[in-house]
Amino acid sequence: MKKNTIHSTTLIEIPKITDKEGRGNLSVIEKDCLPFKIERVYYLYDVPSDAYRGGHAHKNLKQFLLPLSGSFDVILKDGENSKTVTLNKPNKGLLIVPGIWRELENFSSGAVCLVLASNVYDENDYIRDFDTFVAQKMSTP
Ligand code: T46
Repeated sequence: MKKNTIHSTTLIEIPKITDKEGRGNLSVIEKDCLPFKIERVYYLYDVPSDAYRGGHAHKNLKQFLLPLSGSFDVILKDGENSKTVTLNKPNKGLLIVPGIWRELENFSSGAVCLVLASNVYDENDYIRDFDTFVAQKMSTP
């Protein structure tokens, strides 16, 4: 289990190109914008406001969460500390490094969470039990 703490999870602002003729904004993720090569893209949508997603940690996966529309909260835990990050700008996303527990909740109506991931889906990369997660964090030298 990676020793990373919640302080290693960072907000990344995606450059925004505002159209001079009032046609809105365009943001692009390319080159070294993210600290990993994107191997998978998925998105969460139609999430009821009283539902929550996540509730697990990853052993090796890096992910970047972007609120393409609306807003939601991400609760991050490293076994010692926790913090809540509200994502509500489509050009400001959250990089979650391996070894961090995450829970997503408080989705606004119409919220869409785009996730860019460093690897393909692998259930073996998940730790879905919180007590197991904490025990593994504590036993990491
Ligand atoms: C995470 C948060 C933000 C797939 O078949 N392929 C995939 O790429 C993914 C992500 C999921 N699935 C299947 C596995 C489950 O049968 O879709 C179902 C729902 O997955 P899960 O319960 O893990 O969904 P969330 O929203 O709780 O968590 C997901 C990601 O799994 C997780 O990595 O960080 O979104």
